[in-house]
Amino acid sequence: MDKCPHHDCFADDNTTCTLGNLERHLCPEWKTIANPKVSANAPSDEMLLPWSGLAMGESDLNFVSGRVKPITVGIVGPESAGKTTILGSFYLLLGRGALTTEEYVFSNSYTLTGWEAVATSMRWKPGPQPPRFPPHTPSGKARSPGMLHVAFRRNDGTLRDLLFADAPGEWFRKWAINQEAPDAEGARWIARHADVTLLIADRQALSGSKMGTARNDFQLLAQRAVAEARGRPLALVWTKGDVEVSSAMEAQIRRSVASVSPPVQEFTVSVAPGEGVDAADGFRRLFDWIVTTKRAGVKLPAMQASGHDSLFRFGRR
Ligand SMILES: Nc1nc2c(ncn2[C@@H]2O[C@H](COP(=O)(O)OP(=O)(O)OP(=O)(O)O)[C@@H](O)[C@H]2O)c(=O)[nH]1
Ligand SMILES: [Mg+2]
Repeated sequence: MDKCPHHDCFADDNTTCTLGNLERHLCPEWKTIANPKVSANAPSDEMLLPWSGLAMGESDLNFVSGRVKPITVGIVGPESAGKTTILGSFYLLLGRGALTTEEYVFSNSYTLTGWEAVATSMRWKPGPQPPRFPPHTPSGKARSPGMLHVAFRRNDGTLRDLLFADAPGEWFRKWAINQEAPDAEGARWIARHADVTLLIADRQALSGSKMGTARNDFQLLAQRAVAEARGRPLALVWTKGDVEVSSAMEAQIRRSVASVSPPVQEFTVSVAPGEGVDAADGFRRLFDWIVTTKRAGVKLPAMQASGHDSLFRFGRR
């Protein structure tokens, strides 16, 4: 048996369990498997933290959203489109104080180990090895995306929590073709929960030898993402901005999101600096838009007659 009986625990030999135990054999729930006579609720004087620092899964979210509902940012795009590179770049810029202004100051993160896992290969380190891109995001057996958390304190002292959902491009490809695809659960999760969606257009794929296929795939994915966003903020993000794309192709890509109202914001990011352009600028502009985006409020219909309580007008469902 290699599955913990705790309903929220998906830990394996290498991951911290949902109760915060770094090693599985120390977990009281796990001990009940080895020795059924041991009670899982036996008192212990060890103090455990409810987070491990790793990327969060769906069942960890109650812990973050207990304070205030975080803004979930879904990064939707095909395989190798540069989705994880965006997150790694945000983290590296944040680390050297180059991402935010004084209006938003870094406050905390429950997933620093998860951020490190994404960004570590992108760092310059002493030695002959130049920085590398982050590894491909594995799809594995996970049913929901890995979530990276970061919180900022605003000028007025309030906090803004952000959760970035990074999923493998394979999920989105399957979801674009068939919304109900059994192995696209993670893509459906993002579509359902994202308060802000970044729709990724990969300039390298859109100018390469398979650009026709890349364009068709993008159009299919854009159609699905726009329909699912249902008025929630959506931005078109061109990745690999250092790669040239024909203006006809750019126009076709823009047309895929032309039906969105208000018109979608467009951003271009690249890890390579352009002529006289700092590579960080694109990431900064994108981050600024994300952090200042507001969740759409609930609109209650206007009351025609005063004195009628909403309960009696709308009933209870
Ligand atoms: N030229 C250029 N290439 C880039 C840039 N960003 C990413 N790439 C390339 O794109 C590849 C994929 O980047 P990732 O960030 O892993 O892409 P992803 O969308 O997370 O991919 P999956 O996890 O497989 O879905 C990298 O290995 C790089 O080769 C960029 O700014 N410029
Ligand atoms: Mg990735």
